[in-house]
Amino acid sequence: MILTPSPSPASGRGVTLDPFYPIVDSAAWVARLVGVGARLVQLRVKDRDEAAVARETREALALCREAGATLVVNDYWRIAIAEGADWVHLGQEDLDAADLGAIRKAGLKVGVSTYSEAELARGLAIEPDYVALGPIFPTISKALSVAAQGLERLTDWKQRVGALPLCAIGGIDLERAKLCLAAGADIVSVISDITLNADPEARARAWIAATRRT
Ligand code: TZP
Ligand code: MG
Repeated sequence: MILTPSPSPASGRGVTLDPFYPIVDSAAWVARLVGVGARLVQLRVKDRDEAAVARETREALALCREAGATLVVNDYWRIAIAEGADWVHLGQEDLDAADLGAIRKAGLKVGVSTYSEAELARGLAIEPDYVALGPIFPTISKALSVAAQGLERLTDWKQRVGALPLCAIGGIDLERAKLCLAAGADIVSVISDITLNADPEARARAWIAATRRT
């Protein structure tokens, strides 16, 4: 079954999220994307020391505040709290170690990744502010043991999460983004279709033009 895109911006638990949700690994990338109008960006830094992650996070937060954009900090929830971020994104393995009480006490909102029914149940149990389902299509950006979920699963997940924003991720280009939104996703996350594009700024503008609802 294909659902028509919801007419209003994604909102659950009082949050509104732009459908275009690029993931990047540096504050320099955040600057480029908020510079062309991105309103929701995830900073996902891997293989750097904690001091470098803290610096990137601080700079990215300043850029997003200035631009009126929302920054989601992947993995590094302690740094996110210390630097005054509003959002963290946690994978299932991060949920094992994260102090959700401390994260909530600091007022941060939380997005969680889910790759299976069991992970969806576990993710929903922490009362997240969005749920991500992936990979919708095969991806070159992350080594995963789970097979591509496909668009139908997105429709199924949307029926289960109700008003909670649902994020599609994995192997999504601009054309596929439209299919994900039509299938029930509220927001669409993307790495390579932006960062490996010959003209990332132009590509980001095209995503915004094709997906923004307000
Ligand atoms: N989690 C699930 S798939 C993925 C992550 C971080 C990578 C998405 O990158 P791309 O290049 O948009 O497939
Ligand atoms: Mg993680």
